Amino acid sequence: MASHTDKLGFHSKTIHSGQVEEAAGSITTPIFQTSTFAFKDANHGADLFAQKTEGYIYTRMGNPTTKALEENVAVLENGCGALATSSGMAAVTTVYMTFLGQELHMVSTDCLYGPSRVVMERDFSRFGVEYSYVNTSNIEEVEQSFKPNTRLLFIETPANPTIVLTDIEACADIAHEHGALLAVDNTFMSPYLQRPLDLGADIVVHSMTKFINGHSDVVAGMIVCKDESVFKQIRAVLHYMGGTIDPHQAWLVQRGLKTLPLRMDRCQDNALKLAKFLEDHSKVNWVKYPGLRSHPQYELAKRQMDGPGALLSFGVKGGLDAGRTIMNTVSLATLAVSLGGIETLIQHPASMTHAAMSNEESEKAGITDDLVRLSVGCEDFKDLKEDLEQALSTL
Ligand code: LCS
Repeated sequence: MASHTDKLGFHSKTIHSGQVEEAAGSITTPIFQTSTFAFKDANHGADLFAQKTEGYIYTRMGNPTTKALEENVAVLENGCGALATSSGMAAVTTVYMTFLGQELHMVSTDCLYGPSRVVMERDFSRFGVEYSYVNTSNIEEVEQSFKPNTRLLFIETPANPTIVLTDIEACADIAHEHGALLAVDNTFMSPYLQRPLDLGADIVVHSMTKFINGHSDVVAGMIVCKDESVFKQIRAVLHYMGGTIDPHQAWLVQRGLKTLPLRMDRCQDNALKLAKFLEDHSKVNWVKYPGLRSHPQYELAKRQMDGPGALLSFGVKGGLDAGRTIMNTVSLATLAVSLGGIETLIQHPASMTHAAMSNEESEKAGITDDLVRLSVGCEDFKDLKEDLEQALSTL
């Protein structure tokens, strides 16, 4: 997508791309809080519906505030266009809905965000969609799981909550050799730290509820596409399925997005220090964080990511009971699901975000009972460390 910010650096692009043309000089994007748009005359209305002219018809099908946010994210992901959705799950299910159907098959990461997996197993399966959940960090397993009817490879990297990575370039090659599309859930990284379209992916999805908005006050999602034909197919489905974003929600997300690189730098710095602190602690069994040399895919992280991010998982000695004690005794870190906000959140995936998965599936996907997930925020490292230190000392 050609943009006036093409030659700028990431911070400048974040701040200056995605603007409304007729904004009366307003520095910020105006909120077009309207459900519908007046046509100049009958011919104009007909031309808009026939897509002979550009413009707005009805907010479910497009709105200037929404468009500004879509352009902003499309520029940052190096996509041809983007579609904002009412939630991250609306983004995920719209992609499923566009490319899958009766007797069509999807290959996906086994330790995917719980609902992205369960909606396929429980709901899409009712319409005859087939699926295989595999360990996508093992490229041979990905290759072997393809079938003649596979249309979509849907990966999450790093995956929620195991922090297992998948090689995006290798997956793009496999998908394209088999005539399928590669979609990447880039929620954990944001475009600041990973740009899957540059590595060969066709589609990126985001839960913008997380780092892109960054303030834990909005639920929203985004789909970004590399080429126009994929974009148009998804847009057609989204506009009729109706999972589009509201203009006020879009405005809030764009306001949050403007500080994405600043927030990411800060929380990532805290996360790296906390990961090292936890790894050295006598009460901690294991830590999974792509910024640690102990991460089995440390080299892949350096190759495909611009930083290790702000999510880490760890297991304390004493398993689930000890993990529960930690969650109940931290005071600065908040016990809550979600992630990617300026405040540090702690949660237990096996009983919370991934509880709908069977025990067998969770275990196979590496979501062990002792796994505690930390989304590290922008507080002072000293305070976060002291908080975890006092919680660990109670074990
Ligand atoms: N993709 C990933 C990787 C996610 O982590 C989430 C939400 C979604 C998609 C869905 O986005 P939403 O509809 O909630 O905007 N992850 C959550 C989590 O880990 N805890 O609570 C929500």
